[in-house]
Amino acid sequence: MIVTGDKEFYKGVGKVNYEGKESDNPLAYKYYNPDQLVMGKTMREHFKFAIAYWHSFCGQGADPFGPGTQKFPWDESNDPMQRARNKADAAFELITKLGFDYFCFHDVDLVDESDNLIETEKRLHKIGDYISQKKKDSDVKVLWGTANCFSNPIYMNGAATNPDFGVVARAGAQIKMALDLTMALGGENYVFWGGREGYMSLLNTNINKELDHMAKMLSIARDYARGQGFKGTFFIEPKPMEPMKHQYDFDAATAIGFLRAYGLQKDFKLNIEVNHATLAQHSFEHELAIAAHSGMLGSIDANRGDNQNGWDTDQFPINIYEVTEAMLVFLQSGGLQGGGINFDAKIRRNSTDLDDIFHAHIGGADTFARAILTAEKILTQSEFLKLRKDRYNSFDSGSGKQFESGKLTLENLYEIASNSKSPKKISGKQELFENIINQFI
Ligand code: XUL
Ligand code: CO
Repeated sequence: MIVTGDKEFYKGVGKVNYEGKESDNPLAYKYYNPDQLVMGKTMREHFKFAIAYWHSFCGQGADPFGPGTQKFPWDESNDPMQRARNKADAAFELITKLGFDYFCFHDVDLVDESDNLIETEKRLHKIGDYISQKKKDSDVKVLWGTANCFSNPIYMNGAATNPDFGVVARAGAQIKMALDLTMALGGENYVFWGGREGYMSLLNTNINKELDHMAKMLSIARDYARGQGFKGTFFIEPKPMEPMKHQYDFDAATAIGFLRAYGLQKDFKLNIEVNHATLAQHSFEHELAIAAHSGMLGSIDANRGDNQNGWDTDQFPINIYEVTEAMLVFLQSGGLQGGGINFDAKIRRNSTDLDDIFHAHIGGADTFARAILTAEKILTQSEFLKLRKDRYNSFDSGSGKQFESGKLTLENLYEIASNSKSPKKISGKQELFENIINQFI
């Protein structure tokens, strides 16, 4: 069911339906068929697609060289509450026309921040009530909420890791308000992206204190939300740099180590973002695999970077090969724990038509759908799993098996190796593996 406000913003675009790959309709899904089963679950259940409130309704295309190029019709009113309600109307219209189920938000995406914290809280309550009503009129849900503790200039030296306790307390207040709002909207999860938690220069930075403070903030935020009955998962979203030169949640492995060191591993999992993975010089599937290895693959922020530069360009995903490799990891690890696929992506600065946001999300959803269908075939119809399993068959019996079960000492390995011929070369067959992916795309 399409939900609009008093005014329809995306005139000329109706409900986007699955029409199959032969369709010429640019406003139809070619591969994303929400009800189609893939390895026992529908695509809708696998993906839980979400739109990102900030990119779709707040970011107007400003870059360091010039102001925004979009003029959103929901921003026309001079009254911040009216603007916020119009924005919510536009959001629900986009989500329901796309046939998605979820959105993700930062506190100040929903309504403009005021100079005064308590006035901001009042505004958040008001827009929370308005959105709750819209949720009742539709099936739209909140995948996760978060606090924007990085845009306001008071956070220039960080939020939880700020050297000034006054700013740390302010961040805590904002996180409490964002948690309250997320819970009031029935949010299924809550995200902590590092924002400005990191450093510009080590010379003026006490890493030990800052990491302890960050862990303390996460612990008390967890305790508060649990105390209020929040059952969802908290996600850390790793990113290696930008805005800071070095971000503390550098990549999945770093974040997992941090969570374990501070005893937070039970309540927290990871939200893996494609362009953050590539900024960390990893691939998307590497980050998924590392998170899954620790049982912490919680959610995905879907987008893509640009191979020719080193920024967080947050483009919509279109790379079938990259996403197929990711979907192989996704399916083998049993999907996401609590989260979904949030399009943390923005249309380009010169995409200025109101329907461009539809083309962007259709392309993203179709990329994930085509990739999961390809991954399913690779896992069920090709030699892929067998080829990989066979690479390790020396551990299936004999000394290899004893080694795996912890029965061999280093001296035993010495005995075995000194009494054996030198091991023969066994090919890794990388090109064959790569061709299997191409064959099934
Ligand atoms: C920034 C980023 C954020 C988080 C939420 O790179 O990805 O939008 O997803 O704060
Ligand atoms: Co993100």
